[in-house]
Amino acid sequence: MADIVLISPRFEVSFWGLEHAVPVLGRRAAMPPASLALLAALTPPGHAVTLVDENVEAVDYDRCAAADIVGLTGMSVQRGRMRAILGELRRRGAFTVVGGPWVTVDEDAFGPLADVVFVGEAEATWPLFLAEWAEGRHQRRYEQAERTDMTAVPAPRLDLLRMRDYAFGSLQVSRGCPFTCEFCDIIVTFGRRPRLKTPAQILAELDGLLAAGVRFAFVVDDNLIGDRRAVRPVLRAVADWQAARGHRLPLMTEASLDLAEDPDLMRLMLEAGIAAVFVGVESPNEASLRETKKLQNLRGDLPARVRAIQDAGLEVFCGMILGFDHDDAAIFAAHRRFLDEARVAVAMIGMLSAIPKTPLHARLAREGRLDPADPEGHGTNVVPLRMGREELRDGYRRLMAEAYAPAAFLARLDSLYLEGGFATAPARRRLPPWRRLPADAALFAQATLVLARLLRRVPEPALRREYARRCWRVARARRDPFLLLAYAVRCAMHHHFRLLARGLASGPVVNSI
Ligand code: B12
Ligand code: SF4
Repeated sequence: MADIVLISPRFEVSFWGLEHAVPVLGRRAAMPPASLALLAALTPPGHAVTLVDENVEAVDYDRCAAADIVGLTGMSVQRGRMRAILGELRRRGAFTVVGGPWVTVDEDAFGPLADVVFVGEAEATWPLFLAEWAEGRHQRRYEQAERTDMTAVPAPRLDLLRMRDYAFGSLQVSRGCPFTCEFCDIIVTFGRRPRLKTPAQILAELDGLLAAGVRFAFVVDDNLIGDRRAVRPVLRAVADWQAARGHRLPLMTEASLDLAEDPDLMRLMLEAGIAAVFVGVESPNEASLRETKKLQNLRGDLPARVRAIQDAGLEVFCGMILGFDHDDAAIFAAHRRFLDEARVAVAMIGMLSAIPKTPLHARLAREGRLDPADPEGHGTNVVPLRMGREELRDGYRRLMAEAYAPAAFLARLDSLYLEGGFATAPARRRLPPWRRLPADAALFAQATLVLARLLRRVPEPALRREYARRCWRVARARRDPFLLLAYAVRCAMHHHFRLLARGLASGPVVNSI
């Protein structure tokens, strides 16, 4: 049968790539490419599958040329590298297939460089293609007629990845989100009806992550609470699983801001081991939220709603967007104020970009406000309405520099961790001392190691002293090794964000969609 090689191409430095932080955590990349491990699990027996993540190992083109099928995945920021790899494979006569988030929204991105293109989910089309390929009658393009039945999705083949190279593991509970944000490609690709795996599937995947040595996992759903009723039994099962294992696998996820109004759900998430949530706040400007149809963010005071989630025990990371049609030059200061008031240390700030196939892309195309080539390096394909393009780009650069200046970042972090008395992982704290003690010792050792590695990498003596002093203060004031480790990891993340902001200030701004 077929000899298959599946590749995830190298990334450029990006906010969530955490490229400057992962060495501090003793790893080589942030997260494994989940799609490849899942495609391997979906491959019928008889075929041989090799997975290559170029972020942790080089592509061996001779090996690829000898394979029957070479598959590539990739998101927007990998598209340049995907093209380069496909070009090299084409020169060597390899048979190539591509899928994943970028080609799903830009099907013709690679033209004749790819023999076969997969659009969207591939649980049904990947095995179908393999069967048709074996009979010598495969198609040029595959797209599922029905969305994937998540209750039938197999556990990913983590055994085919070098899991020890990654800082975090990943796990997907659901796909789809009920909301209608104009810029969002998730609802285009996965639909607005959330589809969930069963508790049994999730527990089997959690067992697999622990067995693979994973000590922190990201639940990669775009909105874990898209169907609140359906997610509760999953969270209850995960809570029992965590309790039986001494809460050894902390989790983080993504959720919409309406979480703030559901204390019961937040309590359940905490019991399930979730310690942090990424929330798409997008803008402190109400008119912009209305414009982009982010209506769930318009139900009250934004900083107060974020604080409600933090006060329940979940740290909040935010997604923020600049350059909506209702944003003018005042927007940059408004973002700064919001981050301070909401005590959000980690915020992914970006310029509005229009992903193909989204309603935003269609509207801006109609209005003649798209510039896909962006030859002058404005960092987005959107032509803003109430600002010049340079004004937006330079304001973005300035905001990144200000938000990630050490004093500003550490002040936001301390207002949550120290003054705010932030307390997470309540179920862990309830464990009897004899069960907690070994885990606490390990967490303390990890925190010390992260800090030691960080101090070795930071060239500025003043900043080194500042990180050390703040960690020491948290250790003394909070006396919780879990919080201390979280704080040390935030410092490592800050090291990454600061270098990223510095690169932006002095170099080109590339489109981050
Ligand atoms: C987890 C995640 C990450 C992780 C891990 C990424 C990684 N190394 O794999 C982290 C946090 C590191 C990350 C970072 C970023 N991410 Co990200 N991420 C996601 C997220 C939430 C889930 C991806 C996932 O694991 N899905 C589970 C797998 C099983 O599903 P899948 O990848 O879609 O694969 C299925 C199909 O697509 C298909 N398929 C996929 N590949 C292939 C290949 C072949 C050959 C075939 C046949 C089929 C196929 O089969 C699979 C089964 O159906 C998605 C949103 C989403 N829901 O997809 C965003 C998403 C992919 N990220 C996105 C972006 C923009 C980024 C960042 C650039 C953000 C930033 N500015 O920092 C960074 C940069 C990347 C980096 N350096 O790692 C965008 C990409 C937009 C696009 N359309 O291309 C998405 C779609 C979110 C969004 N809408 O904004 N990300
Ligand atoms: S809440 Fe998030 S996933 Fe849902 S539509 Fe809006 S941007 Fe997309």
